[in-house]
Amino acid sequence: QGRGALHLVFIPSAGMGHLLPFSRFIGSLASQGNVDISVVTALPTVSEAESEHFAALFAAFPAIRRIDFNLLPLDDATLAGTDPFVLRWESLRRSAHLLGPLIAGATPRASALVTDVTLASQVIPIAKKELHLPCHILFISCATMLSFLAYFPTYLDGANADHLAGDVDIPGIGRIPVDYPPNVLRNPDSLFTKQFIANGREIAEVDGILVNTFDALEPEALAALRDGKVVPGFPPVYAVGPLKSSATDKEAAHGGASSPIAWLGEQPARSVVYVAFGNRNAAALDQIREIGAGLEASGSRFLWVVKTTVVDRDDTAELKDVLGDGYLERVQGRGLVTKEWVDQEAVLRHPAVGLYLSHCGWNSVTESAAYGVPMLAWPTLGDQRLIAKVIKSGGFGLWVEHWSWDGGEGSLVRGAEIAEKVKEVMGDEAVSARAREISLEATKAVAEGGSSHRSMQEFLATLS
Ligand code: BUP
Repeated sequence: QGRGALHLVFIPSAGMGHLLPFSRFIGSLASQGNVDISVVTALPTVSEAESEHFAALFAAFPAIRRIDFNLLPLDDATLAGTDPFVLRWESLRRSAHLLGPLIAGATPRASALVTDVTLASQVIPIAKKELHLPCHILFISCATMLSFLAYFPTYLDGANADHLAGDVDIPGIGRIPVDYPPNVLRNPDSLFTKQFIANGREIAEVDGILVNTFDALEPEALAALRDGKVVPGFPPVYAVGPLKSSATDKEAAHGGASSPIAWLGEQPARSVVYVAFGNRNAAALDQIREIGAGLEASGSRFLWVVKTTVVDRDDTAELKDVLGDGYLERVQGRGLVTKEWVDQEAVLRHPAVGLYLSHCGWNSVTESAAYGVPMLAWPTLGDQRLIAKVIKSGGFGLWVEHWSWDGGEGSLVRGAEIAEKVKEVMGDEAVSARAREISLEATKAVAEGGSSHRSMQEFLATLS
């Protein structure tokens, strides 16, 4: 890594879905050289996966500086029971005033900040008023979600409301049904709602927004944002995706991935269903067992990552207890089930994988799109239903909208239905063809002269 005039300071947030796109972006920038990079790091992290990822990132790129960020204790009884990741965002936000002096002391002098959106309302004023530096956001969800976040304050003002109370008609995007955005926004008292509104109100003050998407994946949302239809005078939006691990960053991804990949190597092309619902989806035991039954009944080969807790450190359950007696023996040879972190990018890139049954985290979707793997969308929470809409309109997957994760009688999704849908998408030629097309578009976008490559150059040009 060279010692150029540019010094970018990155401020990532908590959760692998937030950290991974930052490390991918940082990795590709570091590999180009000529840019000094610092990363604000709050340790210990919430999850083990994040700790390992930070350690591997700094090991892979020794020239990257670590700015240790010691968080103030979050002593607030009213927050009991809040999701541990949202709670960490709040800790970061309430300690953000410490960032000014920390970054002011950096050498060489910082040229710009790149922050996660969860900290936007705190970091933007510090960058502008205290440090007098340009500030950008690296937005880790889709452009459609960015439109929603940016427009939400206008919606609230128009409806004279302090929470999501109905469908939202976003200019240039169209009507978003009330049950697509994060459900928790219907509760004005939730911490997430307060953070979301504060960040949405501040976002237009930023100098630019980098988004992990590409023009061919979300043409309408990107056009609406860039044309100022969503919010007049909105900052420049740089679609720089799909972000991928750079060669060196591969080491920064997780080790121990060899066995699922080796197993995939023994399976026929496009025969395996990859099943993963993200890093922190604490699925109910009875729903996990229905998924197991569905995969078994589908007749397909499958690679299934099972998680039962919100934070990985708490996950002590034995697979055989989770799946029930005899399950692993019955599917042996055609189904591989693991509780370990897998190198998902390597899985989705593997020619044996023919379908991804997914929670629709945006990073996961961009990975599936990049490698042309059709999707069966089963969103869990947060932005994931809005993302499922992107998959559906993109035509590279199927979304069974009534599938929920509420659990309990009536809303449990039965194995027979899961098996039927898996077979349906596996056999859907139109969806496969569209997935291949999207993957070609993704490759073109990041290649020299492609839309994402050009956006990246434009972004860097604004800094020099
Ligand atoms: Br699980 C898992 N290996 O075993 P999203 C996830 N990932 O590489 P969101 C692995 O984590 P949550 C694993 O490839 C993706 O890049 C995956 O981000 C990777 O999910 C990332 O898809 C997860 O945006 O939920 O919504 O942040 O944090 O629960 O995964």
